[in-house]
Amino acid sequence: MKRLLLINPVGRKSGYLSSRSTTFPPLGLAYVASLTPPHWQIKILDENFDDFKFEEADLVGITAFTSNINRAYEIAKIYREKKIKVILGGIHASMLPDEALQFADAVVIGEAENIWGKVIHDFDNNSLLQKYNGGVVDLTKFDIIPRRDLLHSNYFWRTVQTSRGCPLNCNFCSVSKYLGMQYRQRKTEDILKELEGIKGDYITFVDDNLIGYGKEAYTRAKELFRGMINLKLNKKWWMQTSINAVDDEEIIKLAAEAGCMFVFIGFESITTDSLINFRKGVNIKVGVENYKKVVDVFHKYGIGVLGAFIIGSDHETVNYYKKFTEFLIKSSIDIFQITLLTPLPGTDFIEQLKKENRLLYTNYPLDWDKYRFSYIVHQLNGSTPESIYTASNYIKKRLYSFPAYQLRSLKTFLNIKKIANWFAIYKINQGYKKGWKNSHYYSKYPSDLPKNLF
Ligand code: B12
Ligand code: SF4
Repeated sequence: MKRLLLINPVGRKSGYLSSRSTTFPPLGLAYVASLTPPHWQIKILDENFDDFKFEEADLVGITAFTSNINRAYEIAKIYREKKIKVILGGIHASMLPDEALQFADAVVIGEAENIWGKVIHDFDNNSLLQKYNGGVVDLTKFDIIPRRDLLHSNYFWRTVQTSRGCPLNCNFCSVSKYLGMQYRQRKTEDILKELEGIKGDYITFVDDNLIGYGKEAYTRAKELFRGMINLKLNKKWWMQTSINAVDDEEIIKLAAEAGCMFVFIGFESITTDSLINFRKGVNIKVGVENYKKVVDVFHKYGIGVLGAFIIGSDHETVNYYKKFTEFLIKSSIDIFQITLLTPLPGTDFIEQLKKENRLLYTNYPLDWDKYRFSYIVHQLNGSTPESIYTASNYIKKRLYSFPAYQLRSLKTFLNIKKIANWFAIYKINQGYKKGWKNSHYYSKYPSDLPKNLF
């Protein structure tokens, strides 16, 4: 039998990867494994848990985001020096296939389902091409169950994907460029079949938006949640969605009954100007003044809210950060993800910065290490990277110190009144706090905002 070694490179364990509650399995590799013909023996080497040790293989496949692409290139080099062919896939290689090809024998661009069979066929026939474009997959004809048996058993969360693509195309995000602007959904019966087969009680839906946009998507979400309830799956889970989800409260009610513990929502900013720059139309439509109402709807059904916000937009001031921190503390949001605006490859944002000659780190691929949402990698109008690190420390110190941290936890309990959900939220909060304390700026920059900083 031929041996396929699939690798999840990790490199630096910072941010999310600092804690088990915020570390997730490489689902893409489990899909690639399930697409591989039976005459292959497959292993997933996952640096989240296992130290890298060279293992013999006939073919190596590596996945990577931008933040871990250099580790992927390092590992690729080790195998290629031993004349073992390496194929790179995933978001970074899809956005920059020519760069990836300098470190690999072939690159799979986009989704693997329609193309991996050909890649394997070509490898078997010694006729591997350099680029394979997977295009977008029709998810209604998609009943592939990823090989979770090959994923490391230490993960707390099992992950499931039910849709791909996003119509919103925010300027800082690569999802619409990567997976298209059409919101494609798998059939409910396929998803339920997959869920029934999952061992483990805790599930993360890795969809960018499990509920989706518009009537058809809302109907599917209700069907899915009703199916989970009827099958008595008893899973505890969380999802990403957007603030339009509360348009139809029945969805939220059903999600709660189906086991939803908390939702991840990209609120992004509390200023309309930044939302306009981000092209986050759905948030502008609902309005910053209504964020709290959105949170309240989830709380009404016992679901917590993880609010994602971005700092580092042009023209943010000391006063802005103070106002922002006050807003967060009063918002009733249960968990915060506050990241630093980062231009990702393939996005309109990076293209704009290139045109304006504002990128500070362009020694690629090495500098991709800094494109991980905890560094400022572009020239800011109105402030400096150091000011943003200080601002981030300022905000997080207030969110994670006495009394705000403890009061938030108490408020969460009073708002959602479900002990299991509260406990999951508590653990995730601990994970984020640890991620901040492990960040490169935590001990290097102050956490107080001097009046004249910017
Ligand atoms: C779930 C998720 C997370 C989870 C889990 C990540 C994980 N380890 O899987 C968490 C919350 C931890 C996370 C963290 C981050 N994420 Co994230 N995340 C996602 C999300 C929503 C889904 C990823 C997923 O599981 N997809 C499901 C699988 C099945 O799809 P897939 O991996 O794309 O794989 C398919 C193909 O790409 C291909 N494929 C993949 N690998 C390979 C390899 C080979 C050899 C082959 C042939 C094919 C192949 O086959 C698969 C089937 O078609 C994506 C958005 C998206 N829709 O892709 C963002 C996304 C990947 N994340 C992103 C970012 C920026 C981050 C962070 C840096 C953010 C931060 N604030 O810190 C961190 C990085 C942490 C880290 N180093 O791991 C960006 C990445 C952009 C980039 N250029 O790197 C994305 C695209 C979202 C965005 N806003 O643009 N993320
Ligand atoms: S940030 Fe969310 S809403 Fe915006 S394009 Fe990305 S996935 Fe879609």
